[in-house]
Amino acid sequence: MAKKGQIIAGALAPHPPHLVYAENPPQNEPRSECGWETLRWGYERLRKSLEKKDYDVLIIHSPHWRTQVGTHFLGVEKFKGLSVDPIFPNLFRFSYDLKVDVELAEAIHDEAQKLGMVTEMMRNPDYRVDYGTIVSGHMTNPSWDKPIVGISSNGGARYFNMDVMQATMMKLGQATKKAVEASGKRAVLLASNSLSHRHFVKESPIVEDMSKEHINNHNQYLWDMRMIDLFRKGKTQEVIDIMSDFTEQATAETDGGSLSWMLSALDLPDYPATLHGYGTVIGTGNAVVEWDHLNQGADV
Ligand code: 2X7
Ligand code: FE2
Repeated sequence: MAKKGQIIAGALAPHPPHLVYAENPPQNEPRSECGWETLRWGYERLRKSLEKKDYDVLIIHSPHWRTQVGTHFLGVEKFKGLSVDPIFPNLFRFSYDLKVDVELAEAIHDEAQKLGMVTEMMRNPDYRVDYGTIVSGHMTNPSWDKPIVGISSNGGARYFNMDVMQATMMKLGQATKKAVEASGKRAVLLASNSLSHRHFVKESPIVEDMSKEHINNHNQYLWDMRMIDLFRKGKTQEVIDIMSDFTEQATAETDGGSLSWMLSALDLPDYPATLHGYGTVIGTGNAVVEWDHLNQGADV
């Protein structure tokens, strides 16, 4: 009998391009002096934790690949190109060269269709992969030695409403779980989003000047702390219950459904998550958080 696949971990893996800029990897053209260390050290802890667990594939759901009709999946084995952040071209000009697990992407696509979702495989070999997928992928696995599955977020929150879109992403989570289990593979899921997302409209002259970095406003901070507290207490049903209010009141980047998708695929964990780091990037709230699904949080 074929081996049963498993989601071994899920992570909230935010994608401010500033984090890659501050790391100075050879793929990124601009150079920095430092910056956003609490988050970068958080990613370092996430990487160390995942290294011990051994996995085959990273599945990334990105708010910056926004499709208006349905959910799309990267459907070409290799993508190579230059990703330039449209808002921060001064920080992020990244040459990417990545592999896709097309077989698993197709399996999730098919499971989602069976649940009545509108889905599409993206077969354009010249497609420019979005920076949300790239930053979360790079910060989690800078060697890029594992394939990814890239999943788009859907604009249904604007077209229908927030609750409809979040409920659809819960369905997608269940489809993802089913497909991973049938695949025999060990997968790590990345919800590529910031928490509160109201940001400054002016950049400081030295972008990595950390004396200028702080949360945009107190309301945003209170919301971030509330969400992190629920993650750490294993109260993810409550996270889902307040997801739409959080998203609207904290202008949160959960508006793409990435976090709901991931928590649903993990069957709404009631074990504590590990907070690897929290920090702000141009005023937005970002947390690197791991759900150790393999051990159900036993190490926390
Ligand atoms: O995409 C982003 C983000 N989510 C947060 C902060 C800064 C820049 O880009
Ligand atoms: Fe973003």
